[in-house]
Amino acid sequence: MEVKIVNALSDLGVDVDGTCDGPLVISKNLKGLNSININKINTIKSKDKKDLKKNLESVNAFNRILYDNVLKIMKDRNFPIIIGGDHSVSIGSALASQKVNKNLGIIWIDAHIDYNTFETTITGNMHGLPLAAINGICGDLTKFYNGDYINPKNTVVVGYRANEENKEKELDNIKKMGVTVYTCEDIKKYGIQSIMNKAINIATLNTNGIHVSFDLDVIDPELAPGVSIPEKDGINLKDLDKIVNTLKDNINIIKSFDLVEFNPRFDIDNKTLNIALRILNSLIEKIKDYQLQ
Ligand SMILES: [Mn+2]
Repeated sequence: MEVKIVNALSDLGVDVDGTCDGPLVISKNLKGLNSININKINTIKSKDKKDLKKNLESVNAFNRILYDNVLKIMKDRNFPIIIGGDHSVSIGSALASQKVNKNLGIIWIDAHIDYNTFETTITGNMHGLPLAAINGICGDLTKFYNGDYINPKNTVVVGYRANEENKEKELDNIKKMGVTVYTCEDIKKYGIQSIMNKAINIATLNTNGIHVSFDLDVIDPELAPGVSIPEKDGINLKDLDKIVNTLKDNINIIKSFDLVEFNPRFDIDNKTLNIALRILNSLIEKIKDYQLQ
C-alpha cells in the first residue's frame, strides 16, 4: 500500500475563484510523493446569481474523472489522499471509496454541513450540496455513479457553525436524513476528544471503514484565512492537533482522505498552507508506519 496524492483542481463548485490553484501549491511541498492532477474541462464558469445549478454539468464531468481515478487507486490497494479544490470534489472521492469498501461511514470536518439540495440552495454553489449528494439525495450531482450511497446513520459532521440565510432548511434536510451533527458549541461544551470519539463510533458502527473529508474552513479564519467561505469562531490549533491525532490513532479504519477548500488567494503569510502541510505530513507519516507493521 502506498499513499497516492490526487490534486483535484476545481473551483467549479463556488462562485469565488481560486481553490483550483490550491492543490498544486500544497502538493509541491509534499516531499517524495508523486501526484496526479484532475483538471477542469469546461473553463467557462457560471457565476450568475440566478443560476441555482451553477456549473452542474462541469462539476459532474469533473467528478466522473476524479471518481475513476480514485477507484483505480483503491482497487490497486493504495491509499488515496485527495487535495481540493472546492468541496464538490468530495462527491467523486467519497463515492469511489464507498464503491470499493461497500459499507462506508464518513466524517465531515467542516464549518458548514454542505447539506443543501437543489430545492434549498439559495446560492446555486454546488460545494454546498456534496454531503447530501453522498447520502444520495441530489441525483443530478451523482449521475456518474451507480452503487449504494453512504448511509446517513454512519455520517457525522464535526465543527458546524455557519449562519447562512437558509440555514434552517439545510438543517431540516440533514435532520430528516438522520445525520449526526456536532457543532463548535458542542466542541466547547464536551471537548473535541469526546466529540471525535463519538464521531468515530458512529461512523464505524457496522461499517467496513471510513472516509474522512476535512474542509480547512473548520479552523478559525484568524489561523487559516486561506479559504473561500470563512466562518468566524472556528476550532483552534490545539483542537486541530487532537483531531489529527485521533485520525492517526484510527488509521487502520480510515480508507481515504480529502483535504479541501484551500484558496491561496486569501492566504496570509502561508498560514493556511502550513496548517494544510502539517495535517497531511502527519497523516502520511502515520499511513507509512502503519503499512510497515
Ligand atoms: Mn465544505
